[in-house]
Amino acid sequence: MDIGELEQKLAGLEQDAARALEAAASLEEWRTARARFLGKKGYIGALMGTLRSFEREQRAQVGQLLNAANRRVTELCAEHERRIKSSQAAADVAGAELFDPTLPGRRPRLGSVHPVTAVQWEIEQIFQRLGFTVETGPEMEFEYYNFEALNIPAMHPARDMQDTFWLKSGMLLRTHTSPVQIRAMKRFGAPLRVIAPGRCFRCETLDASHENTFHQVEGLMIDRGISVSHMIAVLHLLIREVFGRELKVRLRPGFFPFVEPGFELDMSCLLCEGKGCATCKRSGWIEVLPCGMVHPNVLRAGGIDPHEFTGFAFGLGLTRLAMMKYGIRDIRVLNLGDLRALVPPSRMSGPVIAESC
Ligand code: FA5
Repeated sequence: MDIGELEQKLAGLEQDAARALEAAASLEEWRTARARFLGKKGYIGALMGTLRSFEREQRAQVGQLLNAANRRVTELCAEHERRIKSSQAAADVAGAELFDPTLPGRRPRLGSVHPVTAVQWEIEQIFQRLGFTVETGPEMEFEYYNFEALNIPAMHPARDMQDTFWLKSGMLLRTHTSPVQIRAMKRFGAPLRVIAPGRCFRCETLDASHENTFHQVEGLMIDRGISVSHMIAVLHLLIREVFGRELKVRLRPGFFPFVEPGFELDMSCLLCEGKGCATCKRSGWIEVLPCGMVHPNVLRAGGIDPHEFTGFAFGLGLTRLAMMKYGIRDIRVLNLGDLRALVPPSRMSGPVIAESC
């Protein structure tokens, strides 16, 4: 091969290299094309091997020709590597979601809670500040805890006050949260301060203020020297905190076999400020809280000595309280699962659940 032939070969090689690199769409294809021309066993390498076959005085010129061709093909390779990498980056950007860490985070949307839950949380907070603990009891209850231990023996007419759902097993769905009184006394003894929010069940005819499934909050405070005045102070504070202002309260006698004396606590009507309206039946008072001093028989059933300890208990109608607080006129709305009945966070004074969107 003479120098002229070599020049022609190198020119052809450069053209082939340009076409092959042009055709490479991926880095993989680019690497293969590059190896064909520049690799150890590539075309240019093979021509380098022919240097010794040239006359000594021609070798410097041949070397320059080979080096120049090598440099140009190397530059071509680099140019196409940049082209392939930048088009791949563009495809990645178009296909994938960009993550920009400088963007502000998405605000979690605030969820709404059921009005009963909202008031329950508020009441729990109020009582926890007063040193009460929050207890729970089973909804499926033994007759003993729901009635007998609460001084309501079998055949007692007071059993008819609460129409009961009986289960085939002989157990029942608790008609009130008062069974938790006995469970808490047996578990913790005296002195004792507990509240027990929970669901109750009664076989009732439904109307605007009666449900067969509703919530109560039981309260129980036992210590030495507890009197009716302690009870009034605690319940007065409860009402003031829940409604956020001073409301008048009054006690009327009320009969419940598990308290003696027993009371109904009324609060002044919110709607007419105690002047008398249709809601309070022109009396100016609304009945909210049955309560009383724990009956000695109940203390005994809970394992507490009534000669040493006294206490008060109450059974707040939580569902009805929620109705009053949020202006819900029909109790049945609350068990329908209707999202419109939920309390938006802006109207709640308790903690708020954050729900991410
Ligand atoms: C009781 O259940 C007693 N265990 C309360 C108690 C506890 C008294 C401790 C003394 C000491 P009563 O049946 O009145 O009492 O129910 C209490 C409250 O539950 C009522 O004032 C009312 O607000 C609510 N309530 C009762 N029945 C229903 C019902 N069917 N639907 C909605 N709320 C009801």
